[in-house]
Amino acid sequence: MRSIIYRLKRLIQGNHFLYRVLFNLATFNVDYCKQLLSTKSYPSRFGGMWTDRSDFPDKLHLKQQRLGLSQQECDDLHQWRKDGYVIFENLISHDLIDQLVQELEGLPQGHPQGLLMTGAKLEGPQPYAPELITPANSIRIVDYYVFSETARRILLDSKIVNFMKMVFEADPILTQSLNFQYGSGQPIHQDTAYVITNSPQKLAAVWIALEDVQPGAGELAYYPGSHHWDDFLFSKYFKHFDEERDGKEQEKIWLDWLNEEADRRGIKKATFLPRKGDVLLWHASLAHGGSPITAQGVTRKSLVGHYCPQGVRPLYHYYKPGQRKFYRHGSLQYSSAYYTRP
Ligand SMILES: O=C(O)CCC(=O)C(=O)O
Ligand SMILES: [Fe+2]
Repeated sequence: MRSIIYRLKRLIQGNHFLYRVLFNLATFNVDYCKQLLSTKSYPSRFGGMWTDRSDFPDKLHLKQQRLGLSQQECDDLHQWRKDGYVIFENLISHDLIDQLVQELEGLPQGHPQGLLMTGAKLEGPQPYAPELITPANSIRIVDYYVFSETARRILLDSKIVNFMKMVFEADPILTQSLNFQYGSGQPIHQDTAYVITNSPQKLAAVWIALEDVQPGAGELAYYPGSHHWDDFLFSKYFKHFDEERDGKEQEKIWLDWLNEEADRRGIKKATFLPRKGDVLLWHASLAHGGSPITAQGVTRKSLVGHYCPQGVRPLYHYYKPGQRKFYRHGSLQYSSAYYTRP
């Protein structure tokens, strides 16, 4: 099944217009269509969340009255709209984090069957191999929440979920997670390029500090407000990057453009130096990455989660039909590109 889809994709990806039409048909989404019908209301031609719309102040006012939002929630929503991120300090209990860290530290002695990791120098996901987890390798254990109730409890913390519910106007679905031991060293990027859904801008992420982060440990960096910049178009049409279709050169041009655009606009890179338990939530299009690691051997234990709203699907539900499954955690749902649960 998978190879048929890949073969078809290869056949048509040279014709970008046809590819776009078929891509949109294959991943058809009602909510995204609604966004496209009112693209004038959004800074992006790929739509967005209500917080991106030009009528944000009116909508917020209405919501404040209807839902009885607190002043703090309104302030958070204002910051999300303006800067593309919010920070919740001291959100996750240290007990829960200690439990997760203990689980992770036990993995070299015994890990769930089939556990996978990805890395900057690895070709796609690879079986868990603790000897590869070094500061130079940018290794992430993927979707550990499938195996760990503790990871699910952290990633689906009620305040994270509540905020996502507010911006998505729907329950969030946890679709991916990454566990880092060291800084990622990842260049400044926008997740819309790599974390693909059938409503490109209906995506949000959280960065959870599993320890106090030291300067030089490869701290998260970001350009405030960059979620409102013009869309970079891969192969003239696409919000997401596809190496086969677009080539590595386009990725490089885009990565360079993000830093050039920040310079042009006079926007300084901000960094996140959290204490254990602090959380930063960011918008699909916020430009962010991992600072270079300058402190030798210092860990940066962190957990990242990516979410889309109910009604939106991650792209892997289409190109890996076997992964088109939702699992329950209480009243919430999660999905994984890598593992299936019995
Ligand atoms: O943690 C980092 O350094 C960056 C992580 C990131 O960009 C992501 O998971 O989307
Ligand atoms: Fe990212």
